[in-house]
Amino acid sequence: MAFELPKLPYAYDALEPHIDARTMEIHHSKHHAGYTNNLNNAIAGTPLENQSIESILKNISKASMAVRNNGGGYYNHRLFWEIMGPGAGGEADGAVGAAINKTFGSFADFKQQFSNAAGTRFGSGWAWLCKHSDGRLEICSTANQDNPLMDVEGAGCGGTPILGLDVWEHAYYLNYQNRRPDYIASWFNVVNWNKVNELFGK
Ligand code: MN3
Repeated sequence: MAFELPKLPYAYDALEPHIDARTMEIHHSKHHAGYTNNLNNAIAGTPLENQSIESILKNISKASMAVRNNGGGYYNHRLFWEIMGPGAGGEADGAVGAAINKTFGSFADFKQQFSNAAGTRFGSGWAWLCKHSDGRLEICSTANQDNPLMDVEGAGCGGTPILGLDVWEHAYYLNYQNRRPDYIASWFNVVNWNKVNELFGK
């Protein structure tokens, strides 16, 4: 079973003005499509072909760099589209809001720590909020298309990502150029906390 590029759950222009339609279109239809196709090519005819993406990532140390880069890219972007949405943003509520307050002290403190993780990631990568098996939350960042599910050095804090922010230049350069901090601040206006709550509850 080949992996499929997931449909965006909203229109390309739905996240404007925070993320522009052209960036969304290229990011989804070119970048994410590319990771998906390259992942399928890299696992074709191998035992990985019949595994879930989570299973592949949890054993990625045994796979090729092509599977690591494109499998990460496939998974990371699939999560990224889901945890954003129109008419979203604001402070986290529900169970994840309570867990954030408990772990980081306040939503403002969480936002600052997460923004710092995203802003200080050198080069291309991601910032993550992860849930550990005991329910604990943790913030980390990873390079390239790595993520905390992977069993490799540099995979961040471990646990399961419930929120991820793409800080590759392709995610923001058209609108923000080199101003990554502005992109990060604006991105908080499109975070779909309902979805993050759903992932937190799993
Ligand atoms: Mn990307």
